[in-house]
Amino acid sequence: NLQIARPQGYRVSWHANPAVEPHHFGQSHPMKPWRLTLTKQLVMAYGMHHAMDLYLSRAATYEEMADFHERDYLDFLQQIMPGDMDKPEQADNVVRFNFGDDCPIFDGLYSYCSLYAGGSVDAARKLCNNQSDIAINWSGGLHHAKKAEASGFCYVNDIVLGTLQLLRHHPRVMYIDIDVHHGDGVEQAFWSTDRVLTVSFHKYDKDNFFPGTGAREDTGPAHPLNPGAHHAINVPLNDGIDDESYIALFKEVIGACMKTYQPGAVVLQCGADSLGCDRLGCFNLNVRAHGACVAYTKTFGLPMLVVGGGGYTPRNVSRAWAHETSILLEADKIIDPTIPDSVAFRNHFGPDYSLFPPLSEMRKLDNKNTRAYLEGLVEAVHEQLRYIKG
Ligand code: ZL4
Ligand code: CA
Ligand code: ZN
Repeated sequence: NLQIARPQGYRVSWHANPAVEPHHFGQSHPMKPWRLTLTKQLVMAYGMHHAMDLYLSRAATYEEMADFHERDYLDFLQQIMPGDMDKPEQADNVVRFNFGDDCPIFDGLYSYCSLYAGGSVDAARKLCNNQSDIAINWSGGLHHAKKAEASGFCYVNDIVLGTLQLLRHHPRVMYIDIDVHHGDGVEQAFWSTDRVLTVSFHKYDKDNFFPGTGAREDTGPAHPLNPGAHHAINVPLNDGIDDESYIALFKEVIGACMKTYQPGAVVLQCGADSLGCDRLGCFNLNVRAHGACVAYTKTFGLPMLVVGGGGYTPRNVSRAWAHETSILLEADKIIDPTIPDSVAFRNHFGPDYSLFPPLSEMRKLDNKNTRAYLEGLVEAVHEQLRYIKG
């Protein structure tokens, strides 16, 4: 019985709406909402659904999304139809709101956005009401969306909406982002407050890797009147970082941030494109290392909103998020690393049928992060945290 694995009796809640899953970004677009179906299949095959409170999330209302987004942007999102992209009368707004190849207009776009956003808002409210200690929305984590702009496969910023809910109850919230891309939309949303500390680990190459922001020295506008100055922590990395160095770096950076900032709640974005073999990513992490970051974050015992994000090799995304669900349930030691026979789509997981295939060995990228470089990053984070102390 998986319940026995949580003697402390803290509660984990799962927030999802299966209506998100059938949406389609278009042929050969890397973002595939059916990876959520695969994740759910794995989680259920392991029986983890018996150990959580399951909630069918609502669609976020227009007003809830307007907590962050501009109304003319939401109006456009609500009204636009596939095919409108090429209509001259829509051309200005398509450009203004950044729709195109990365952020296409597909069938049911507004439903898709309001459903994944509703999951994060519901999850955050359960945490605030003390009805959950760890609330999971794998359909969320869409960290690039701006208040009036779509960006990088993201339209509505569910992370910002969920964090705004948490800020109603907690004076300080820490945001942690292990997606391979920079969490620019969340950083920017909380640019001018000291009530959110954002920390993103990402591949950084200004001109050649999306979105091109998140340099080490970008720490928030340094104006003396801006309380948010120094409250953005960026950990820019190069190709091929391996398990050992990533885990060590994550623990040092997050450990130091926790000690200094002492947040009341944590939002963890678990983008799975930082795994090895990802279609868009360039790191060398295995499922266990990605999960180790989730496990370490959990050790602080704070209310946690856990969201998904990127992840473009669906079989590995579902492995990582199923494993991370088991970590949050403290059931990771008791589930079988061989994927159960009962999983529909078990064909996705062959030939090994392992939850932990050797991702770092399959497409070996040299680790371009030297020990000296990583030590320099840690040192710089410690220096930055000195501004936050007090
Ligand atoms: C695609 O094959 O780097 C979109 C996007 C669509 C299908 C057919 C269109 C072909 C790769 C990506 C042309 C596509 C050209 N289709 C896309 C600067 C770019 C301009 C757009 O994980 N082209 C932009 C966004 C990144 C750019 C990454 C990560 C999200 C997250 C959180 C977002 N954009 C160059 C690319 C394809 C496509 C193939 C693609 N887009 C890869 N990287 C990007 O952080 C969820
Ligand atoms: Ca990141
Ligand atoms: Zn990403």
